[in-house]
Amino acid sequence: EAVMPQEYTALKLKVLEWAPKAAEAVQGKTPEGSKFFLVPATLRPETMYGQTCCFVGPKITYGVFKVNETDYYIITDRAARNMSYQGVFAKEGVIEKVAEIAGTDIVGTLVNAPLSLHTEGVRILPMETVLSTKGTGVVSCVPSDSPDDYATITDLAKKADYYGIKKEWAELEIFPVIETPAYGNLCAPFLVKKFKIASPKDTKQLEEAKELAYKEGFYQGIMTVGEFKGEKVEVAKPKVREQMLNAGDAFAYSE
Ligand code: A2H
Repeated sequence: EAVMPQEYTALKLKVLEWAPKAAEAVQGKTPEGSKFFLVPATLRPETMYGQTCCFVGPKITYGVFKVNETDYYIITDRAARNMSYQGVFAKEGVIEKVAEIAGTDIVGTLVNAPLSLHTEGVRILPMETVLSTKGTGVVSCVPSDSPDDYATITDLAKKADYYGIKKEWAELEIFPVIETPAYGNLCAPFLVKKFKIASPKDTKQLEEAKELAYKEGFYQGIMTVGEFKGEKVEVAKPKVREQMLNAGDAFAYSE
């Protein structure tokens, strides 16, 4: 566990269409017309234009937590407890869990991902390496800039039947978000190929790729999309975050 608090951006991905078993799990547990959100925690808010899916841990159990009269968040119990002390819910320290859903049952759910260039929505997909002890247990997938995410969707597309998903859910177009001098405008695919990373299990090379992608993207990167197109990533990052917070599409979460 890190000593310094980590300041995440928690993004609200609205459920457009539940996977069948998830629909069953929430059926009758909330008032008619309730809105549900998967809530990934990210350290790279400026990359959210590039979301092509969102990951849950297939073996993790998630709670459905009441936020207010209409809204519910799908996150881990641990994250809900932390959020209850950060002004996210109605009463300080009070958590209202209305249902539980197995991660594997959420897979296939269609959500709207704020800022994503895929405005038709993206799917919830499984990622074995999601930790239940970090963030919200939900991870947004940005394969253009995250080597972990790129390695995972490549693997999912290759073994779609094994994972019980539709191949096309893992094959949404990867749009460039950040231009870098060293690795071009799709730095994660570039580094995954350069280091010959064959699967999400190549953790050592992925660690190195992640480090390089982060440094190059953050310190040398220029935004190629969105309202801050042409600006340095360092400058655009807090602006994109602020924009999502102000729009009500995200909130601050720290741990
Ligand atoms: B990042 P740190 Cl484009 N389990 O968001 C595993 N990974 C998790 C997680 C969990 N429970 N919760 C969050 N994360 C991921 C974007 C991104 C991220 C990009 C590039 C790098 C990157 C899109 N995925 O992270 O250990 C989330 O992925 C590189 C570390 O708290 C989150 O930011 O430092 C990051 O890890 C938080 O990791």
